Amino acid sequence: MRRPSRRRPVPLLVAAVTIPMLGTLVPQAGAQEDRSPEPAAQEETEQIRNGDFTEGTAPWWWTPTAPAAVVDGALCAEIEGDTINPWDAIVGHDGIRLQAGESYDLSFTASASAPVIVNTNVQLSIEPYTQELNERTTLSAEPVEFSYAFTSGADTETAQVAFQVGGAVDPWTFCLDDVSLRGGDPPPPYEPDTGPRVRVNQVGYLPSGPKQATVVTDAAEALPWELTDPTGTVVAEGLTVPQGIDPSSEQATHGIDFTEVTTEATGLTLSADGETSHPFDIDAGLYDTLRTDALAFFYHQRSGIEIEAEYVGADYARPAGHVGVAPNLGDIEVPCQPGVCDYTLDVSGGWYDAGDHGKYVVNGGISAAQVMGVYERALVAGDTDAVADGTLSIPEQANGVPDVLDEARWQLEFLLSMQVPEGEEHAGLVHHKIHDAAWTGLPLLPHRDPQLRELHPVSTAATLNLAAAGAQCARLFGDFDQDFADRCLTAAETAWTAAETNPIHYADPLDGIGGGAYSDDDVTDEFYWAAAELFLTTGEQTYLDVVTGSEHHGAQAFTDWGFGWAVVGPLGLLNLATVPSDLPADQLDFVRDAVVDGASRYAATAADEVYGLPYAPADHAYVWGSNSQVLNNMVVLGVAYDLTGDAEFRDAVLTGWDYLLGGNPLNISYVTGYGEHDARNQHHRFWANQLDPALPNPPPGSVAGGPNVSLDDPVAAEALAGCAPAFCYIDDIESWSTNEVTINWNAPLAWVAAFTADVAGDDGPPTEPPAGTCSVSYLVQSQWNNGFTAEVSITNLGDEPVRGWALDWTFDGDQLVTHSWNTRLVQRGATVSASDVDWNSTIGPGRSVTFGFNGSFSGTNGSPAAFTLNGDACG
Ligand code: 9MR
Repeated sequence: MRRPSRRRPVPLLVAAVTIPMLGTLVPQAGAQEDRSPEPAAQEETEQIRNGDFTEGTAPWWWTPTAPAAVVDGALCAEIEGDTINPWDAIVGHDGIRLQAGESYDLSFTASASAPVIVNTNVQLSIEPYTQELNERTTLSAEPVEFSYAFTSGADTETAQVAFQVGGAVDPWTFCLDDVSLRGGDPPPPYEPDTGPRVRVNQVGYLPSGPKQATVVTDAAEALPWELTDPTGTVVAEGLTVPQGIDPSSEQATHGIDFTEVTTEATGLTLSADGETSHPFDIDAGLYDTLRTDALAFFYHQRSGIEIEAEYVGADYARPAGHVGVAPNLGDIEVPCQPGVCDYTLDVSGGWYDAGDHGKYVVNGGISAAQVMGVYERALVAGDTDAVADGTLSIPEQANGVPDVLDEARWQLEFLLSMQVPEGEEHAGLVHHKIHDAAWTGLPLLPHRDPQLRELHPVSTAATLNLAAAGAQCARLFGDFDQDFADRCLTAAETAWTAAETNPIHYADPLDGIGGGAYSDDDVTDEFYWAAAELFLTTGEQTYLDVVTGSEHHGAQAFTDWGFGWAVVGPLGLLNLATVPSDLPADQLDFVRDAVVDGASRYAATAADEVYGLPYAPADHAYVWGSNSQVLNNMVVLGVAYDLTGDAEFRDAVLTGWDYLLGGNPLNISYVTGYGEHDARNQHHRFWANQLDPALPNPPPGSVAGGPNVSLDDPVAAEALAGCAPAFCYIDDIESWSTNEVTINWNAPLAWVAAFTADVAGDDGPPTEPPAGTCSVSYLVQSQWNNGFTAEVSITNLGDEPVRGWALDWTFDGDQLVTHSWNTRLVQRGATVSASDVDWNSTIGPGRSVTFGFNGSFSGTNGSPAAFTLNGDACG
């Protein structure tokens, strides 16, 4: 539609008054053009966001040759000298929507520290960079208002305002304020692209897993569905099941279940009600790449080290951030906020928490713990191959240490550095966070961040995060670097003692300028988690007493809300239930029952939810980072599956994946790079392709925060007002409250991806190995006068998992078992039967379980001649 041009009068008062007085140049404004006498047309659409820079610099961007910051209310860029072309230095604003034939007015106030002529362009932000406006603007020291009018020849959503300020020999300063571009129709109301009404896991399904899909339809009766392969052959068909109104989306849906299809295939589609789903696969290897991609995220987020193309590819390479190279002030000698302390700390390294450049101990501690948890789960299962050295593309990939531990150590070293040194007030407590003094805009690569970095006050929550993560570090790194393990334990114990004497030192909820507040006024769960980790590592009774006396000790810790950085009690329970320790048998049973109880409730939720996710807070009030709540509940389910081998728990993990990977009301995969229609504009200062096409989208394996009914950012508030819970998400880079990425969300993503990749081959009811498909190793590890310690490993050499095992043998002499571990062992005469305990009851194909015992003997102590597993010979 072509509308008559309505231009506001161009106020040239500044120019008219000041220029003659100062003898500076007369602006070359479009001012000379026809100026309509009409009154200001308020209804014309403003295309520029934050044109007066009251909200910082976002969404303005600049080339590295023009680093900018807000100075006295204007955006001022320091333009490098010795560039050749005008476009060698640019300050710009993307995301401009232009309509062909519409009239637009661009106005702004600008100045230059030295007289200079710049290009003022409104153009396509991508090739061929077609210019709709191209003016030569003469600048001087005095701020002058300019105004240009133009009619667009293009219809586009991706135009930009670009001030091309390069080409000068000498460096100079460009300042800009009150930028406005008015014209065109208001953008149409936001309508999510929900694609076909048949919703599937866009990545696919495991051959042995549940296969559920959802059709959005008002049809009252069951409808026929068809599963079709790429040649058009129908491989399965059936009838949908009407499900009524789904409260999470407020839509009517039908369900499809095609679990019966177990043959691997690619490019399948499901059709029903005249709609065809996105294509997907059935494949046991679907989670293999996500296992490493989700962990690679942490290397990308590293601070204090160059991210090298060799490991991430050219698009994601970037210089080291915050290492003290200008314009960074660096994290090497960071002062406290005024009045907080009078020392500086070297807190370089660590992971940036999210799309911002802050580093926070409370979401940093849980993230390090869950990344270490990927390793610890593998260690407990007795198979660390998938997490061994060389499994990740990181600089430490050949140092003899499992890569996932190398990655965790990058963060652990940072966490350790945040502890207040001995001799200082608050010694042993831990600074809550370190971040910029003011918020920076997007995009901004870490090494271009010019802000002052500051340490914020200590908190009990941060201190207990270090105690917990440090204790876990101590027990995992001992095999690789005893000094580091010792450092971790000392820091953890020091932190624990300091927290006990300062139990309610809470972070200020208002301390949110330049970084997140991450405040939490209930740290009883942090005490529980830290005590559990310290007990697991040291076996000390004092920690066990805190654990068993805590309100968080039991199934009640597994709430509908789930867990996350502010609620960490479940982390303690999960590790107490799985990590071998001196936990008394009755306590071990208690925590395992608690995990299984919690998981049973989450499995029931997953079965109830139309979209299969194991997360249903009251009223479906999905919170900020709801996808991580889903993932953490999937962690609980995964641990319960490890403990019991009960398929119900694995199934609920898999239907959780269905939701995350596209089988949801928005028909979007929340994991970048996975699925036909994936989230790719997550809020991030480097992966800011939506704002600057020269920058990448998030790398594959980055999970978006997800629906958040609180709509805590302006983009979400405007676009999503009135949304049904599962629709409260927008894939827009400025929607930080629905679409950010964080380390504490990707950590459970990594854990669950590793779990799923590991159990992807499990299926069906309990099985026994066919004869000849297992082996036993029986090793007398040590022997003294009349005693010995033996270690027994059973390896499943078959292709199918063994579910539930009993290994029998007969001693060759008078050996008597006095104490055993990781098994339930019964001896009658010389005959012994050792059977599984809940958590090691499944032996995957190619996997082993190991148990041990102490015994007494007289005479010789030979090894048993033969073993039977579940009644069949095993040797
Ligand atoms: O993940 C945090 C979420 O639980 C809080 O509700 C929210 C508001 O305090 O903050 C989130 O954390 C953000 C942090 O404050 C700043 N960096 C990005 C984090 C993720 O959005």
